[in-house]
Amino acid sequence: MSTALLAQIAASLVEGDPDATVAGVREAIAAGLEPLAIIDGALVVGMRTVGDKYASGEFFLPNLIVSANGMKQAMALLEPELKARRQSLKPVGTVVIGTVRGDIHEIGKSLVGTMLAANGFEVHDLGVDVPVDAFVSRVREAGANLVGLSALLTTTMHGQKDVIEALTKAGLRGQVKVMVGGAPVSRAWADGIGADGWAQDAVSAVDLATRLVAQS
Ligand code: B12
Repeated sequence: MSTALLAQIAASLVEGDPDATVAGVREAIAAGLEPLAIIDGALVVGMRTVGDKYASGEFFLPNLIVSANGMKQAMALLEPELKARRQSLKPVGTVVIGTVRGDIHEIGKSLVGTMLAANGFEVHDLGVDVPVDAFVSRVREAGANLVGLSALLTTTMHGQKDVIEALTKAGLRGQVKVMVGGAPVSRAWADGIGADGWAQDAVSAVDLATRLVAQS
């Protein structure tokens, strides 16, 4: 039954029916499914299909916007559930996260931020289209030991490098580890721009963040 429900939620996301997505997620929570199982088994699956359909020309921008809206509403329901499962008082680490300048893709970045918060990190989410200086000043103000930079466009990836350079210039690079992610971002790219780590999804981002903070 849970597999069918997850498939139904994924399908509602693809079909662009946010009300059905929200209803499905509510039902899954009530049935006792773990929030992570709902995210990984339904929402991420659905968004991946939407991306494939867009890439193949079957879907257009309005489809993406409606599906992204469904994903956002579903995450708003799941965030408190994720947080409720974590009762740590002292933060594991302090992370400043955002999508780089020129890029408005929000979903993956927010998912990573939510998962980090659910795993005990203090998360400062700067949102999307974040100027380089905003990352630098928030790292300084929050005394962060980790920065997460998201980029979904090949044309905005270099913004990750710009932030790393600005942190170095500001004398903060020794204090923070930098992790990067987003669909076009690879380990090779991360190494090339001098990031400390790369993760391809939100679950591995938590593992990575935990390892990086332990090193700092
Ligand atoms: C939804 C979507 C949109 C929505 C975004 C809505 C929102 N509120 O976020 C809208 C419609 C606004 C949009 C706009 C555009 N988009 Co768009 N979009 C997508 C789509 C379909 C899904 C992205 C998504 O949310 N995925 C689901 C999440 C869960 O996955 P994710 O983002 O990859 O994140 C995971 C990992 O990457 C990783 N991760 C992400 N960030 C971070 C950060 C850190 C620190 C770490 C460790 C890990 C990590 O963990 C996440 C969770 O598992 C992708 C297709 C794709 N295959 O990615 C195209 C895609 C990214 N978009 C694309 C394009 C071209 C655009 C537009 C330029 C279209 C246009 N002509 O206007 C604009 C750009 C506007 C701008 N300036 O940013 C292209 C990019 C091509 C390229 N290589 O550059 C893609 C790949 C589609 C395609 N195949 O052509 N888009």
